[in-house]
Amino acid sequence: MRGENLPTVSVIGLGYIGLPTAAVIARSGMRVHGVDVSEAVVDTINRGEIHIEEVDLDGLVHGVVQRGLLRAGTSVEPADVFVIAVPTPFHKDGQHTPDLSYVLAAARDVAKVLKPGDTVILESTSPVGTTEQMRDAIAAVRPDLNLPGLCEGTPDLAIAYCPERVLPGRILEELINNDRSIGGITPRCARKALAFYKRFVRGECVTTDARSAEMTKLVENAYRDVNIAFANELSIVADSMGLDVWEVIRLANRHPRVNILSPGPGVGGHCIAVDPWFIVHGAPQETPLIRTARGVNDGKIHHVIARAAELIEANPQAKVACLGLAFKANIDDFRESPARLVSATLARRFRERIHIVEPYAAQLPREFEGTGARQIDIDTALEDCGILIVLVDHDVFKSVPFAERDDKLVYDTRGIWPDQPATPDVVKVLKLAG
Ligand code: SAJ
Repeated sequence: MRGENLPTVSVIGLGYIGLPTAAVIARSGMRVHGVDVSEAVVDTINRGEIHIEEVDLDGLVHGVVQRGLLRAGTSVEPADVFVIAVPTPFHKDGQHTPDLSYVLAAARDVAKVLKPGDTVILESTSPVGTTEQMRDAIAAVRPDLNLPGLCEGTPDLAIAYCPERVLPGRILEELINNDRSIGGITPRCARKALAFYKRFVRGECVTTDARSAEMTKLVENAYRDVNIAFANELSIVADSMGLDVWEVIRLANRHPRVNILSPGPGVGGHCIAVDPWFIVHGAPQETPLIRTARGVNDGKIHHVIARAAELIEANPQAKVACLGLAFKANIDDFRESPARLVSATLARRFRERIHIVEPYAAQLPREFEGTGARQIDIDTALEDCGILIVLVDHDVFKSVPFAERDDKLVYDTRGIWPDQPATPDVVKVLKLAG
């Protein structure tokens, strides 16, 4: 029978990465036991339902749970392959110190059920050296096992680092089709992990050592952060010179070797604004550029708040619509979102004048309570509000034709309406008029 030779898999951490990963592995025919600390999450999954939003994930989870290929629990059970996908946040010390406690706790839990021949893979975005620390945590619990890099001869386990690089909103597609870096503590470990990923990944799987794979993941997100910072800095420069940054970028990008990214209200999400700090923390003296890029992108949020406030103050009669709360377009993820921070700050300051349009939110987040700000739909905003502040480039906002906003004062931080008069001009005109 086909199923007999397939490894059994345990996925530790059933969040935005772990759950889709568990479901995709299960769909390939392997039996998967998912583990999460939250009983509510475990119960939801065992009912064939999901606790996060991601395109097509509900149908996939429902299917693999019904077929008995995926089940969830709160404690680790024996398996052949363990995939750890738990959070790696910062310590609350204000220094951006990585907190590896979730990874190390998961490793210790896994260690209790390990047997010779098993494979342990870390997928969480992690500072360089974390996979070795995870190996050492396992060694402390299981001195009876020979571990890679710590023993002569053939080790009992394979231990590897294999970061995900999926984009929220496209996770299921990218989990399968993206290339993957697979870093083994030893080359043998990498080969063992490679054989596992080959079972469900169509993209190319490239082997390397664990430390290089860890750094690769951080570099990918730091690269994007630095490039977005360049665009955000340009937008502030253009603002000070009265230029339309979108026009300048459009023209510059006609050069065959120039590809400037898009400015916005800052960088959100849980990856790009976080991972660069893991590099900075590991090499504080060697990272002035990466550190500065973080500062530029965070600073952009405050620039947007100041410019929006200026526009609102200059027009005391106008109602204001903030368009979008999500951290990027067409998703319902509001965590670490610059748009949310900008809107909430404006709501605290301008209270009832502020209206929030977010088609992906059933209700406003808690920080809006007591501010007087209300949630309205886009049609009401276009009818009632004289000022529109575009914070997220949702498709539904992009599709609003000029005729419906030609009488509005617009601060378009995402450049979705190229036919709208540029923001600096609007503010200057207002100042002159005032
Ligand atoms: N952003 C801009 N301007 C741009 C592009 C993005 O302001 O030109 C902003 C977005 O609005 C958002 C933030 O940056 O606030 C991040 O969005 P994103 O789409 O660039 O990335 P994420 O955070 O959704 O996913 C990233 C991806 N990494 C890279 O593209 C290098 C993804 O492939 C990773 O798997 C993911 O981080 C992760 O989990 O690390």
